[in-house]
Amino acid sequence: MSAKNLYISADPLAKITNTGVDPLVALLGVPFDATSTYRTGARFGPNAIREAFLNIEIYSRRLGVDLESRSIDDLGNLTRIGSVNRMSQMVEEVTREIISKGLVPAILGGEHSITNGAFRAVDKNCALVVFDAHLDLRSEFEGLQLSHATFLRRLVDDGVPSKVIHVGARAATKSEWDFVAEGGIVTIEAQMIRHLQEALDEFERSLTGFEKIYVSIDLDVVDPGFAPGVANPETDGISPRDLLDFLYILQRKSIVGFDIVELCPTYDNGSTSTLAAKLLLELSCLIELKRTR
Ligand SMILES: [Mn+2]
Repeated sequence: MSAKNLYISADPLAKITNTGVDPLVALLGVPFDATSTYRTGARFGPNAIREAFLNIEIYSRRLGVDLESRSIDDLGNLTRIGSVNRMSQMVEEVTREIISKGLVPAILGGEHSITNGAFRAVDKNCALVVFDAHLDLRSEFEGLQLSHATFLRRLVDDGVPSKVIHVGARAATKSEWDFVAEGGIVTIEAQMIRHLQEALDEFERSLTGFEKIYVSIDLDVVDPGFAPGVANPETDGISPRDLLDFLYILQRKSIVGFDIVELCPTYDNGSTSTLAAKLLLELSCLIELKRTR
């Protein structure tokens, strides 16, 4: 073996290789934040999540799954591009290719507009579960039809998701709340999560009839006291523990893809990136649990 193979790592790729073990997920970084309207820098998110992931314990005590003995592929980062529409198309194409190879896409943002591309590539009988402080249901924002603030409206208007379950909302315009009130989207608002068990029961009920789930986590769903490093911090949020409890409900489901978005490392103290890494760990372990059942 050469010295290069022995001593040089492809940092910060978060690849885990165990011979003969098929990868659980394929990581794809999308360093895109061109439509960010408040705090920019989510383009530095993917590598910050990888750095954190490489520095936390990757045995899930709660799920009893050890990622040390599993494999994770890391495709690297999407090419830098300024156009949000082109970025979305590229993410859709790459996500489709990942799925066609029998792998589960694990997408690291970057801003939330990424989900518009990623979700269009997954099975249509799949429920979209979004964790976010914001509804992202504006029909346009600051002159853009597709942006971090409108991605969910684009998907809903195009009739892409069979079902949307939105968790953790506490910040949106009146017209976005009115849009929700018209029906079609299940919301479990942040204030409902103060009664955690009731909210978890409601979440579980809302998933009835859907076996396949795509999970999109905007890190700003968590209170900025726990997760300050996000592009649009919003007070009165849920805790990391609440968020993890929601994810563990998905143990009986098949997670066909997920994304973790809106990490803004410039404003972080390490809490947000390690939270993102923990979410990457637990979601990967949930996929392994389902696979081995
Ligand atoms: Mn948000």
